[in-house]
Amino acid sequence: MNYHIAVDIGASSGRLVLGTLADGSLSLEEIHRFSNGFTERDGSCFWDIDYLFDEILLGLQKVKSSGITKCTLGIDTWAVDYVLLDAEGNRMQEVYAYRDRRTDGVMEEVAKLISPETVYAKTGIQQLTFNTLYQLYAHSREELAAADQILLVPDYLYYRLCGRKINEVTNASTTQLLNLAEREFDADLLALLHLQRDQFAVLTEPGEVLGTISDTLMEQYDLPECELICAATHDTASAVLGVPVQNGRSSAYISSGTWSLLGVELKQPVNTPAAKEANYTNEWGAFGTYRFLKNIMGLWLIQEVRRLDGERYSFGELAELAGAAEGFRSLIPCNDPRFLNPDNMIEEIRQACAGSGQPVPESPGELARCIFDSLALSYRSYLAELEHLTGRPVEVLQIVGGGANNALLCQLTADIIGREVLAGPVESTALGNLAVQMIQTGTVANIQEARTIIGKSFKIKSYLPRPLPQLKELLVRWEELHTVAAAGD
Ligand code: ADP
Ligand code: LRH
Repeated sequence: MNYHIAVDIGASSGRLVLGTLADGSLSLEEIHRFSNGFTERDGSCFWDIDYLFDEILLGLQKVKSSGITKCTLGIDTWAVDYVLLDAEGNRMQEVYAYRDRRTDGVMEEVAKLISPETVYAKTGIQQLTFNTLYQLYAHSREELAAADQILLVPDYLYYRLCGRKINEVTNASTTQLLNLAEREFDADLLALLHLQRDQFAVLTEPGEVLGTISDTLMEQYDLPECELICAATHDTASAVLGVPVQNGRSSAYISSGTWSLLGVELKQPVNTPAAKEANYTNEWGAFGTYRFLKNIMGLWLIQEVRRLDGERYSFGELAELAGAAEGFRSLIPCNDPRFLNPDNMIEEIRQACAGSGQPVPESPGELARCIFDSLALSYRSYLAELEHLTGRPVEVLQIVGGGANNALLCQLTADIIGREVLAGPVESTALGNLAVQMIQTGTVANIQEARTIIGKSFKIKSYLPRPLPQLKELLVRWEELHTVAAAGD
Protein backbone atom coordinates (compact mmCIF):
# COMPACT_ATOMS: atom_id res chain seq x y z
CA MET A 1 0.00 0.00 0.00
CA ASN A 2 1.30 3.48 -0.95
CA TYR A 3 0.45 6.25 1.49
CA HIS A 4 0.29 9.81 0.21
CA ILE A 5 -0.17 12.88 2.38
CA ALA A 6 -1.40 16.24 1.10
CA VAL A 7 -0.63 19.32 3.18
CA ASP A 8 -3.19 21.84 1.95
CA ILE A 9 -3.23 25.25 3.60
CA GLY A 10 -5.79 27.79 2.45
CA ALA A 11 -6.21 31.32 3.75
CA SER A 12 -8.90 30.15 6.18
CA SER A 13 -7.77 26.66 7.21
CA GLY A 14 -5.14 23.99 6.71
CA ARG A 15 -5.22 20.20 6.75
CA LEU A 16 -3.15 17.09 6.33
CA VAL A 17 -5.08 14.56 4.30
CA LEU A 18 -4.15 10.94 3.74
CA GLY A 19 -5.03 9.55 0.32
CA THR A 20 -5.21 5.85 -0.40
CA LEU A 21 -6.05 4.18 -3.67
CA ALA A 22 -7.58 0.71 -3.48
CA ASP A 23 -9.48 -1.16 -6.20
CA GLY A 24 -9.51 1.91 -8.45
CA SER A 25 -11.15 4.06 -5.80
CA LEU A 26 -9.47 6.90 -3.95
CA SER A 27 -10.35 7.59 -0.35
CA LEU A 28 -9.38 10.48 1.87
CA GLU A 29 -8.85 10.64 5.59
CA GLU A 30 -8.36 13.97 7.27
CA ILE A 31 -5.53 13.40 9.73
CA HIS A 32 -5.21 16.93 11.07
CA ARG A 33 -7.02 20.26 10.58
CA PHE A 34 -6.10 23.69 11.89
CA SER A 35 -7.34 27.21 11.44
CA ASN A 36 -5.50 29.87 9.48
CA GLY A 37 -5.85 33.60 9.07
CA PHE A 38 -3.68 36.67 9.08
CA THR A 39 -3.30 38.97 12.05
CA GLU A 40 -3.08 42.72 11.98
CA ARG A 41 -0.30 44.37 14.00
CA ASP A 42 0.55 48.06 13.91
CA GLY A 43 -1.41 48.46 10.71
CA SER A 44 0.28 45.56 8.86
CA CYS A 45 -1.07 42.09 8.09
CA PHE A 46 1.04 38.99 8.69
CA TRP A 47 0.72 35.21 8.54
CA ASP A 48 2.05 33.16 11.43
CA ILE A 49 4.36 30.97 9.37
CA ASP A 50 6.01 29.24 12.36
CA TYR A 51 2.59 28.20 13.63
CA LEU A 52 1.77 26.75 10.20
CA PHE A 53 5.04 24.83 10.12
CA ASP A 54 4.42 23.47 13.63
CA GLU A 55 0.95 22.34 12.55
CA ILE A 56 2.53 20.40 9.66
CA LEU A 57 4.86 18.65 12.12
CA LEU A 58 1.96 17.95 14.47
CA GLY A 59 -0.02 16.47 11.57
CA LEU A 60 2.92 14.29 10.57
CA GLN A 61 3.24 13.03 14.14
CA LYS A 62 -0.43 12.04 13.94
CA VAL A 63 0.29 10.23 10.66
CA LYS A 64 3.02 8.26 12.42
CA SER A 65 0.88 7.46 15.44
CA SER A 66 -1.83 6.12 13.12
CA GLY A 67 0.68 3.41 12.19
CA ILE A 68 2.05 4.84 8.92
CA THR A 69 5.84 4.78 8.92
CA LYS A 70 6.50 5.64 5.26
CA CYS A 71 4.70 8.01 2.89
CA THR A 72 5.07 10.64 0.22
CA LEU A 73 4.19 14.27 0.96
CA GLY A 74 3.14 17.29 -1.08
CA ILE A 75 2.45 20.87 0.06
CA ASP A 76 0.18 23.55 -1.37
CA THR A 77 -0.89 26.92 0.01
CA TRP A 78 -2.46 30.16 -1.17
CA ALA A 79 -0.41 32.12 -3.73
CA VAL A 80 1.67 35.32 -4.08
CA ASP A 81 3.10 35.71 -0.54
CA TYR A 82 6.84 35.41 -0.04
CA VAL A 83 9.56 34.78 2.51
CA LEU A 84 12.99 36.45 2.47
CA LEU A 85 15.99 34.36 3.51
CA ASP A 86 19.39 35.71 4.49
CA ALA A 87 22.71 34.19 3.39
CA GLU A 88 22.55 31.70 6.29
CA GLY A 89 19.16 30.54 5.08
CA ASN A 90 17.27 32.12 7.97
CA ARG A 91 13.95 33.90 7.56
CA MET A 92 14.65 37.62 7.67
CA GLN A 93 11.27 38.89 8.81
CA GLU A 94 7.58 38.20 9.26
CA VAL A 95 5.56 37.11 6.24
CA TYR A 96 3.22 39.81 4.95
CA ALA A 97 -0.31 38.66 4.13
CA TYR A 98 -1.48 39.68 0.68
CA ARG A 99 -4.33 41.80 2.06
CA ASP A 100 -1.80 44.10 3.72
CA ARG A 101 -2.52 47.66 2.67
CA ARG A 102 1.07 48.62 1.81
CA THR A 103 0.28 47.88 -1.85
CA ASP A 104 -2.51 50.49 -2.03
CA GLY A 105 -1.76 52.67 -5.07
CA VAL A 106 1.39 50.68 -6.00
CA MET A 107 -0.11 49.20 -9.18
CA GLU A 108 -0.66 52.75 -10.43
CA GLU A 109 2.91 53.76 -9.49
CA VAL A 110 4.41 50.79 -11.33
CA ALA A 111 2.21 51.55 -14.35
CA LYS A 112 4.17 54.80 -14.74
CA LEU A 113 7.39 52.79 -15.13
CA ILE A 114 6.14 49.96 -17.32
CA SER A 115 2.78 49.87 -19.05
CA PRO A 116 0.22 47.33 -17.81
CA GLU A 117 -0.13 46.25 -21.45
CA THR A 118 3.56 45.32 -21.57
CA VAL A 119 3.38 43.51 -18.24
CA TYR A 120 0.35 41.54 -19.46
CA ALA A 121 1.93 40.68 -22.81
CA LYS A 122 4.97 39.35 -20.95
CA THR A 123 3.26 37.55 -18.06
CA GLY A 124 -0.42 37.06 -18.95
CA ILE A 125 -1.22 37.66 -15.28
CA GLN A 126 -4.27 39.64 -14.17
CA GLN A 127 -3.79 42.92 -12.34
CA LEU A 128 -4.33 42.36 -8.64
CA THR A 129 -2.96 44.81 -6.10
CA PHE A 130 -1.37 41.97 -4.17
CA ASN A 131 0.59 40.28 -6.97
CA THR A 132 4.11 39.64 -5.69
CA LEU A 133 5.38 42.16 -8.23
CA TYR A 134 3.52 44.93 -6.40
CA GLN A 135 4.24 43.56 -2.93
CA LEU A 136 7.97 43.51 -3.68
CA TYR A 137 7.80 46.99 -5.18
CA ALA A 138 6.25 48.19 -1.91
CA HIS A 139 8.87 46.35 0.18
CA SER A 140 11.89 48.12 1.65
CA ARG A 141 14.55 48.26 -1.08
CA GLU A 142 17.40 47.73 1.45
CA GLU A 143 15.78 44.66 2.89
CA LEU A 144 15.23 43.18 -0.57
CA ALA A 145 18.84 43.88 -1.53
CA ALA A 146 19.94 42.03 1.60
CA ALA A 147 17.82 38.98 0.78
CA ASP A 148 19.79 36.01 -0.46
CA GLN A 149 16.67 34.11 -1.56
CA ILE A 150 13.02 34.87 -2.15
CA LEU A 151 10.78 31.85 -1.73
CA LEU A 152 6.99 31.71 -1.87
CA VAL A 153 5.21 30.28 1.16
CA PRO A 154 4.98 26.59 0.11
CA ASP A 155 8.56 26.72 -1.25
CA TYR A 156 9.61 27.90 2.19
CA LEU A 157 7.71 25.12 3.98
CA TYR A 158 9.47 22.52 1.81
CA TYR A 159 12.76 24.26 2.54
CA ARG A 160 12.12 24.05 6.29
CA LEU A 161 11.42 20.34 5.94
CA CYS A 162 14.31 19.30 3.70
CA GLY A 163 16.67 22.23 3.15
CA ARG A 164 16.16 22.47 -0.61
CA LYS A 165 15.28 25.85 -2.12
CA ILE A 166 12.93 25.91 -5.09
CA ASN A 167 10.46 28.23 -6.80
CA GLU A 168 7.66 25.94 -7.91
CA VAL A 169 6.18 27.09 -11.21
CA THR A 170 2.40 27.05 -10.65
CA ASN A 171 2.84 29.38 -7.72
CA ALA A 172 5.80 31.33 -9.14
CA SER A 173 3.58 32.40 -12.05
CA THR A 174 1.31 34.27 -9.61
CA THR A 175 4.22 36.59 -8.78
CA GLN A 176 3.54 38.28 -12.16
CA LEU A 177 7.29 38.05 -12.75
CA LEU A 178 7.43 35.08 -15.14
CA ASN A 179 7.73 35.57 -18.85
CA LEU A 180 5.29 33.33 -20.73
CA ALA A 181 7.38 33.07 -23.89
CA GLU A 182 10.72 32.47 -22.16
CA ARG A 183 9.27 30.39 -19.33
CA GLU A 184 11.68 32.15 -16.97
CA PHE A 185 11.72 35.18 -14.68
CA ASP A 186 11.42 38.29 -16.81
CA ALA A 187 14.64 40.33 -16.83
CA ASP A 188 12.88 43.73 -17.19
CA LEU A 189 10.53 43.08 -14.29
CA LEU A 190 13.40 41.89 -12.07
CA ALA A 191 15.35 45.04 -13.04
CA LEU A 192 12.36 47.18 -12.13
CA LEU A 193 12.48 45.66 -8.65
CA HIS A 194 16.31 45.92 -8.50
CA LEU A 195 16.45 42.15 -8.02
CA GLN A 196 18.94 39.63 -9.36
CA ARG A 197 17.82 36.37 -10.93
CA ASP A 198 19.81 34.37 -8.38
CA GLN A 199 17.77 35.85 -5.55
CA PHE A 200 15.11 33.45 -6.74
CA ALA A 201 15.65 29.71 -6.82
CA VAL A 202 15.41 27.24 -9.70
CA LEU A 203 11.98 27.08 -11.31
CA THR A 204 10.70 23.63 -10.45
CA GLU A 205 7.85 21.62 -11.99
CA PRO A 206 5.29 19.66 -9.97
CA GLY A 207 6.28 16.01 -9.69
CA GLU A 208 9.96 16.55 -8.93
CA VAL A 209 11.27 14.62 -5.92
CA LEU A 210 12.75 17.16 -3.51
CA GLY A 211 14.28 14.89 -0.89
CA THR A 212 13.42 13.67 2.57
CA ILE A 213 12.79 15.36 5.90
CA SER A 214 16.05 16.57 7.47
CA ASP A 215 17.83 14.40 10.04
CA THR A 216 17.52 17.20 12.60
CA LEU A 217 13.73 17.23 12.37
CA MET A 218 13.56 13.43 12.26
CA GLU A 219 15.64 13.23 15.45
CA GLN A 220 13.65 15.94 17.20
CA TYR A 221 10.14 14.74 16.32
CA ASP A 222 8.57 11.34 15.89
CA LEU A 223 7.85 11.64 12.16
CA PRO A 224 7.21 9.06 9.46
CA GLU A 225 9.77 8.61 6.68
CA CYS A 226 8.58 11.02 3.98
CA GLU A 227 9.60 11.39 0.38
CA LEU A 228 8.89 15.04 -0.42
CA ILE A 229 7.32 15.41 -3.83
CA CYS A 230 6.86 18.84 -5.36
CA ALA A 231 3.08 19.35 -5.58
CA ALA A 232 1.33 21.95 -7.72
CA THR A 233 2.05 24.23 -4.77
CA HIS A 234 -0.46 26.95 -5.63
CA ASP A 235 -3.68 25.73 -3.99
CA THR A 236 -5.72 26.80 -7.01
CA ALA A 237 -3.42 24.80 -9.30
CA SER A 238 -4.00 21.74 -7.16
CA ALA A 239 -7.74 22.44 -6.95
CA VAL A 240 -7.95 22.50 -10.75
CA LEU A 241 -6.03 19.22 -10.97
CA GLY A 242 -8.64 17.78 -8.62
CA VAL A 243 -11.63 18.71 -10.82
CA PRO A 244 -13.28 15.45 -12.01
CA VAL A 245 -13.05 14.68 -15.70
CA GLN A 246 -16.07 15.71 -17.82
CA ASN A 247 -16.59 13.41 -20.73
CA GLY A 248 -18.07 15.06 -23.78
CA ARG A 249 -19.48 18.17 -22.07
CA SER A 250 -17.68 21.49 -22.12
CA SER A 251 -17.21 22.77 -18.62
CA ALA A 252 -15.75 25.60 -16.58
CA TYR A 253 -14.77 25.42 -12.92
CA ILE A 254 -15.05 27.54 -9.84
CA SER A 255 -12.55 26.77 -7.14
CA SER A 256 -14.72 28.09 -4.34
CA GLY A 257 -13.02 28.95 -1.05
CA THR A 258 -11.75 32.22 0.35
CA TRP A 259 -11.70 33.27 -3.32
CA SER A 260 -13.94 32.10 -6.15
CA LEU A 261 -11.60 31.32 -9.04
CA LEU A 262 -13.69 30.95 -12.17
CA GLY A 263 -12.04 29.64 -15.31
CA VAL A 264 -10.98 26.87 -17.62
CA GLU A 265 -7.83 24.87 -18.17
CA LEU A 266 -6.06 25.71 -21.42
CA LYS A 267 -3.13 24.25 -23.33
CA GLN A 268 -2.07 27.71 -24.55
CA PRO A 269 -2.26 31.04 -22.73
CA VAL A 270 -4.66 33.75 -23.93
CA ASN A 271 -2.79 36.99 -23.25
CA THR A 272 -4.65 39.07 -25.80
CA PRO A 273 -5.65 42.72 -25.30
CA ALA A 274 -9.28 41.56 -24.81
CA ALA A 275 -8.22 39.17 -22.05
CA LYS A 276 -6.21 41.97 -20.47
CA GLU A 277 -9.17 44.30 -20.65
CA ALA A 278 -11.36 41.73 -18.88
CA ASN A 279 -8.51 41.10 -16.39
CA TYR A 280 -8.34 37.34 -16.91
CA THR A 281 -5.17 35.58 -15.82
CA ASN A 282 -2.98 32.85 -17.29
CA GLU A 283 -1.46 31.17 -14.28
CA TRP A 284 0.82 28.26 -15.06
CA GLY A 285 -0.59 24.82 -14.38
CA ALA A 286 0.96 21.42 -13.91
CA PHE A 287 1.65 19.29 -16.99
CA GLY A 288 2.09 22.26 -19.35
CA THR A 289 -1.39 23.75 -18.84
CA TYR A 290 -2.66 27.25 -18.01
CA ARG A 291 -5.38 28.32 -15.62
CA PHE A 292 -7.28 30.92 -17.55
CA LEU A 293 -9.38 32.39 -14.79
CA LYS A 294 -10.60 35.37 -12.86
CA ASN A 295 -10.43 36.07 -9.13
CA ILE A 296 -13.85 36.79 -7.67
CA MET A 297 -14.02 38.08 -4.07
CA GLY A 298 -15.57 34.77 -2.97
CA LEU A 299 -16.41 33.42 0.45
CA TRP A 300 -14.03 35.83 2.14
CA LEU A 301 -17.09 38.05 2.28
CA ILE A 302 -19.02 35.60 4.45
CA GLN A 303 -15.90 34.61 6.41
CA GLU A 304 -15.55 38.22 7.51
CA VAL A 305 -19.24 38.60 8.33
CA ARG A 306 -19.06 35.43 10.41
CA ARG A 307 -15.91 36.58 12.23
CA LEU A 308 -17.33 40.01 13.01
CA ASP A 309 -20.54 38.38 14.23
CA GLY A 310 -18.47 36.57 16.87
CA GLU A 311 -18.68 33.21 15.02
CA ARG A 312 -22.16 32.68 16.46
CA TYR A 313 -23.17 30.64 13.42
CA SER A 314 -21.41 27.96 11.40
CA PHE A 315 -21.13 28.41 7.63
CA GLY A 316 -23.89 25.82 7.23
CA GLU A 317 -26.15 27.77 9.59
CA LEU A 318 -25.42 31.03 7.81
CA ALA A 319 -26.43 29.40 4.52
CA GLU A 320 -29.66 28.21 6.18
CA LEU A 321 -30.40 31.69 7.55
CA ALA A 322 -29.71 33.11 4.09
CA GLY A 323 -32.12 30.58 2.58
CA ALA A 324 -34.85 31.82 4.91
CA ALA A 325 -34.17 35.49 4.09
CA GLU A 326 -35.80 37.36 1.22
CA GLY A 327 -33.87 36.82 -2.02
CA PHE A 328 -32.40 39.53 -4.29
CA ARG A 329 -33.30 42.29 -1.82
CA SER A 330 -29.88 43.96 -1.81
CA LEU A 331 -26.90 43.32 -4.08
CA ILE A 332 -23.25 44.34 -3.88
CA PRO A 333 -20.65 44.59 -6.67
CA CYS A 334 -18.55 41.96 -4.96
CA ASN A 335 -15.35 42.52 -6.92
CA ASP A 336 -15.13 46.15 -5.91
CA PRO A 337 -11.71 46.66 -4.21
CA ARG A 338 -13.56 48.15 -1.21
CA PHE A 339 -14.28 44.56 -0.14
CA LEU A 340 -10.65 43.38 -0.31
CA ASN A 341 -9.82 44.24 3.29
CA PRO A 342 -12.24 46.78 4.76
CA ASP A 343 -12.00 47.76 8.42
CA ASN A 344 -15.42 46.21 8.98
CA MET A 345 -16.96 44.02 6.28
CA ILE A 346 -20.47 44.19 7.75
CA GLU A 347 -20.42 47.99 7.72
CA GLU A 348 -18.85 48.03 4.25
CA ILE A 349 -21.65 45.86 2.85
CA ARG A 350 -24.30 47.95 4.59
CA GLN A 351 -22.80 51.19 3.28
CA ALA A 352 -22.57 49.79 -0.25
CA CYS A 353 -26.25 48.87 -0.13
CA ALA A 354 -27.34 52.19 1.39
CA GLY A 355 -25.14 54.09 -1.08
CA SER A 356 -26.84 52.42 -4.03
CA GLY A 357 -30.33 53.05 -2.66
CA GLN A 358 -31.06 49.46 -1.62
CA PRO A 359 -32.43 48.14 1.66
CA VAL A 360 -29.67 47.73 4.24
CA PRO A 361 -29.11 44.09 5.28
CA GLU A 362 -29.25 43.91 9.06
CA SER A 363 -29.37 40.32 10.30
CA PRO A 364 -26.65 37.70 9.60
CA GLY A 365 -29.16 35.93 7.32
CA GLU A 366 -29.82 39.10 5.32
CA LEU A 367 -26.10 39.82 5.02
CA ALA A 368 -25.38 36.25 3.94
CA ARG A 369 -28.20 36.32 1.38
CA CYS A 370 -26.91 39.58 -0.05
CA ILE A 371 -23.46 37.98 -0.42
CA PHE A 372 -24.66 34.73 -2.02
CA ASP A 373 -27.07 36.47 -4.43
CA SER A 374 -24.28 38.84 -5.47
CA LEU A 375 -21.70 36.09 -5.89
CA ALA A 376 -24.09 34.05 -8.07
CA LEU A 377 -24.77 37.09 -10.25
CA SER A 378 -21.07 37.82 -10.58
CA TYR A 379 -20.48 34.21 -11.63
CA ARG A 380 -22.96 34.76 -14.45
CA SER A 381 -21.25 37.93 -15.65
CA TYR A 382 -17.75 36.46 -15.57
CA LEU A 383 -18.84 33.18 -17.14
CA ALA A 384 -20.20 35.10 -20.13
CA GLU A 385 -16.87 36.94 -20.39
CA LEU A 386 -14.98 33.66 -20.21
CA GLU A 387 -17.04 32.13 -23.00
CA HIS A 388 -16.47 35.21 -25.10
CA LEU A 389 -12.70 35.27 -24.55
CA THR A 390 -12.15 31.56 -25.17
CA GLY A 391 -14.79 31.24 -27.89
CA ARG A 392 -16.06 28.13 -26.10
CA PRO A 393 -19.61 27.83 -24.79
CA VAL A 394 -19.82 26.26 -21.34
CA GLU A 395 -22.49 23.63 -20.72
CA VAL A 396 -21.79 22.79 -17.12
CA LEU A 397 -20.13 24.58 -14.21
CA GLN A 398 -18.09 22.47 -11.79
CA ILE A 399 -17.80 23.93 -8.30
CA VAL A 400 -15.09 22.47 -6.09
CA GLY A 401 -13.69 23.47 -2.69
CA GLY A 402 -15.43 24.36 0.58
CA GLY A 403 -18.06 26.40 -1.29
CA ALA A 404 -19.39 23.17 -2.84
CA ASN A 405 -20.91 22.55 0.62
CA ASN A 406 -23.13 25.60 0.22
CA ALA A 407 -26.28 24.16 -1.37
CA LEU A 408 -28.00 27.56 -1.47
CA LEU A 409 -25.14 29.19 -3.38
CA CYS A 410 -24.85 26.22 -5.76
CA GLN A 411 -28.59 26.28 -6.52
CA LEU A 412 -28.65 30.07 -6.91
CA THR A 413 -25.72 29.77 -9.29
CA ALA A 414 -27.48 27.12 -11.39
CA ASP A 415 -30.67 29.22 -11.50
CA ILE A 416 -28.86 32.42 -12.42
CA ILE A 417 -26.47 30.99 -15.01
CA GLY A 418 -29.25 28.78 -16.38
CA ARG A 419 -27.00 25.75 -16.52
CA GLU A 420 -26.25 22.65 -14.51
CA VAL A 421 -23.88 23.05 -11.59
CA LEU A 422 -21.91 20.01 -10.42
CA ALA A 423 -20.73 20.49 -6.85
CA GLY A 424 -17.74 18.64 -5.39
CA PRO A 425 -15.38 17.33 -4.40
CA VAL A 426 -15.00 19.69 -1.46
CA GLU A 427 -11.38 18.57 -1.02
CA SER A 428 -10.38 18.97 -4.67
CA THR A 429 -7.21 20.83 -3.65
CA ALA A 430 -5.93 17.98 -1.50
CA LEU A 431 -6.94 15.61 -4.31
CA GLY A 432 -4.97 17.56 -6.92
CA ASN A 433 -1.99 17.61 -4.57
CA LEU A 434 -2.31 13.82 -4.13
CA ALA A 435 -2.75 13.30 -7.89
CA VAL A 436 0.75 14.67 -8.55
CA GLN A 437 2.19 12.33 -5.92
CA MET A 438 0.35 9.33 -7.36
CA ILE A 439 1.52 10.15 -10.87
CA GLN A 440 5.12 10.59 -9.71
CA THR A 441 5.12 7.26 -7.88
CA GLY A 442 3.45 5.48 -10.80
CA THR A 443 0.27 4.64 -8.87
CA VAL A 444 -1.74 6.32 -11.65
CA ALA A 445 -0.60 6.91 -15.21
CA ASN A 446 -1.50 10.55 -15.81
CA ILE A 447 -3.78 13.41 -14.82
CA GLN A 448 -6.60 12.20 -17.07
CA GLU A 449 -6.66 8.91 -15.18
CA ALA A 450 -6.40 10.69 -11.82
CA ARG A 451 -9.38 12.92 -12.69
CA THR A 452 -11.40 9.89 -13.79
CA ILE A 453 -10.65 8.16 -10.49
CA ILE A 454 -11.59 11.32 -8.56
CA GLY A 455 -14.90 11.56 -10.45
CA LYS A 456 -15.73 7.93 -9.59
CA SER A 457 -14.58 8.08 -5.98
CA PHE A 458 -16.49 11.10 -4.71
CA LYS A 459 -20.15 12.02 -4.65
CA ILE A 460 -20.77 14.95 -6.97
CA LYS A 461 -24.06 16.78 -6.44
CA SER A 462 -26.01 18.03 -9.43
CA TYR A 463 -28.00 21.29 -9.27
CA LEU A 464 -30.28 21.81 -12.24
CA PRO A 465 -31.41 25.34 -13.10
CA ARG A 466 -34.93 26.28 -12.02
CA PRO A 467 -36.93 28.99 -13.74
CA LEU A 468 -36.30 32.42 -12.25
CA PRO A 469 -39.14 34.70 -13.37
CA GLN A 470 -37.44 37.86 -12.08
CA LEU A 471 -34.10 37.14 -13.83
CA LYS A 472 -34.48 39.81 -16.51
CA GLU A 473 -35.23 42.55 -14.01
CA LEU A 474 -32.45 41.29 -11.77
CA LEU A 475 -29.88 41.53 -14.55
CA VAL A 476 -30.89 45.11 -15.23
CA ARG A 477 -30.42 45.93 -11.53
CA TRP A 478 -27.04 44.16 -11.56
CA GLU A 479 -25.94 46.16 -14.60
CA GLU A 480 -27.07 49.44 -13.00
CA LEU A 481 -25.27 48.61 -9.77
CA HIS A 482 -22.01 48.28 -11.65
CA THR A 483 -22.54 51.52 -13.50
CA VAL A 484 -23.08 53.22 -10.12
CA ALA A 485 -19.99 51.50 -8.62
CA ALA A 486 -17.83 52.50 -11.62
CA ALA A 487 -19.07 56.09 -11.43
CA GLY A 488 -18.01 56.19 -7.77
CA ASP A 489 -14.42 55.06 -8.59
P1 ADP B 1 -9.67 28.07 1.68
O1 ADP B 1 -8.92 26.87 1.14
O2 ADP B 1 -9.58 29.28 0.84
O3 ADP B 1 -9.30 28.33 3.12
P2 ADP B 1 -11.98 26.26 1.64
O4 ADP B 1 -11.94 25.62 0.31
O5 ADP B 1 -11.58 25.46 2.82
O6 ADP B 1 -11.22 27.67 1.65
O7 ADP B 1 -13.48 26.77 1.83
C1 ADP B 1 -13.87 27.43 3.00
C2 ADP B 1 -15.25 27.99 2.79
O8 ADP B 1 -16.17 26.95 2.49
C3 ADP B 1 -15.80 28.67 4.02
O9 ADP B 1 -15.42 30.03 4.05
C4 ADP B 1 -17.31 28.50 3.85
O10 ADP B 1 -17.87 29.63 3.23
C5 ADP B 1 -17.46 27.30 2.94
N1 ADP B 1 -18.04 26.15 3.67
C6 ADP B 1 -17.38 25.17 4.29
N2 ADP B 1 -18.26 24.31 4.87
C7 ADP B 1 -19.50 24.76 4.61
C8 ADP B 1 -20.83 24.32 4.93
N3 ADP B 1 -21.04 23.24 5.65
N4 ADP B 1 -21.86 25.05 4.45
C9 ADP B 1 -21.67 26.16 3.73
N5 ADP B 1 -20.44 26.63 3.41
C10 ADP B 1 -19.37 25.94 3.84
C1 LRH C 1 -6.72 31.02 -3.34
C2 LRH C 1 -5.57 31.86 -3.85
C3 LRH C 1 -5.86 32.50 -5.20
C4 LRH C 1 -4.93 33.66 -5.17
C5 LRH C 1 -5.10 34.15 -3.74
C6 LRH C 1 -3.94 34.88 -3.19
O1 LRH C 1 -6.43 30.49 -2.08
O2 LRH C 1 -4.38 31.10 -3.92
O3 LRH C 1 -5.65 31.64 -6.30
O4 LRH C 1 -5.20 34.64 -6.12
O5 LRH C 1 -5.33 32.96 -2.99
